[in-house]
Amino acid sequence: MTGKSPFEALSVETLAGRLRANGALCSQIGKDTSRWKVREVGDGNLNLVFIVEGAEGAAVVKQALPYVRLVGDSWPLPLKRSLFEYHALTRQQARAPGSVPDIYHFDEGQALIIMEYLSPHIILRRALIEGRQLPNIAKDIGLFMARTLFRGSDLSMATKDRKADLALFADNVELCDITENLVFSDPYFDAKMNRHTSPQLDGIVAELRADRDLKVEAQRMKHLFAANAETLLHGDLHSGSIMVTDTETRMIDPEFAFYGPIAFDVGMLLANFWMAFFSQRGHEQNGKRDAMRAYLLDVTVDTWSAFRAEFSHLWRTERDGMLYQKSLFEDQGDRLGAEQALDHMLHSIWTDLLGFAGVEVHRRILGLAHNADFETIADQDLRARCEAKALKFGRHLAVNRRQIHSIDEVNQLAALIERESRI
Ligand code: SR1
Ligand code: MG
Repeated sequence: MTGKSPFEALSVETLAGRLRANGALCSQIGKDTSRWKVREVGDGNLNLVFIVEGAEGAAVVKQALPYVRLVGDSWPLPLKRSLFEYHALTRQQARAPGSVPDIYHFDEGQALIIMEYLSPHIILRRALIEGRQLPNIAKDIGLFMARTLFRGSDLSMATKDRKADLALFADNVELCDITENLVFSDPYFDAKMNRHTSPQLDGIVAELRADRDLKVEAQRMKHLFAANAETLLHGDLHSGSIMVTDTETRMIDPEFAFYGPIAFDVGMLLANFWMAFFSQRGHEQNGKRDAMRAYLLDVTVDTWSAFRAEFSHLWRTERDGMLYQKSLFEDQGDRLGAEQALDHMLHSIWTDLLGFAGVEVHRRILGLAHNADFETIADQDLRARCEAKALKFGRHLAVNRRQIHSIDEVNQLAALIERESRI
């Protein structure tokens, strides 16, 4: 199979025949296709994902489909998202070495990436649903975000290179369009593909959709997302885009990558920890998840702290881009000026991440793309109680984000809502 053949989706049956001459794959897993075992394991919303095991090893073959897998071919989606994913992965590997899977091969025509098979890693969301406490995720993800978001921006890159990347990723129009609609707008009106736990949540959903302050704030976040091309984002950094063992953390699936606000990745990620927190009640037996709830709140504190510390470190040591240039501050003996500018920047990232977190919580409960944290709670009444608390929390973050000063304050709010909320 070459990049010049017309696109054709792989299947478990055809994969070995079509990739038998692929040198990169053969060198990872062995040439003898009679020993290849192929499984399709994609459980995301968009793509095919195969694990291919051979006599000498294993690899992942990921292929984009020309439509949204979750919905079907009535919703076409361009194959070029695979190109953006490939370029994002190579940049993330360079900026945060060891944080993403190794790439063995990319075929643009077949929208196909062959990459490292991460084993025994599992998806972070699944681990959190199972109640597993992973000791390293906060540090690993905090570092990943700080390194990729700082080093992909005008704080670090040569502006010519950054502008070239801005142009490259600006073509990821259709995936941005998904985020623009599914995250920032659809949850706040009766959009066609929305769904929620009904009838239990009908009342609270109607209230949120009539909430003028919330709608205005969600549109302000959308405006920021669309107009603040600050850095190369992962673009979809939720707990389903992270694979873990007890000691290792890898980020996957950056097909939504584009230039946007630093706070977007951080807010989306923290929102997923807070949703994991509110969903624990649906997964516990005999009150056994108290420690897990405490762990999840600690993870938010530690992630934000690791992000801040590393971002500040990079600010002081690698600020070689055209923004806040050293020639204006350190080179003039004005180290305090550089610290003042850093404080401003961290403060706006903080305020904005709360807004992004609030809308991310809402869209996972009110929109098209729900998450397994809540969806796997079989008892609908119990699920609705967990979701209602998260909705209330998300509304508070989005609307009051400028009045919230610390992550401890956010976590006290989460704990209060968890204890007191009733629907
Ligand atoms: C139609 S795609 C829905 C969602 O799946 C992806 O993982 C993104 O989160 C997107 O918003
Ligand atoms: Mg994904």
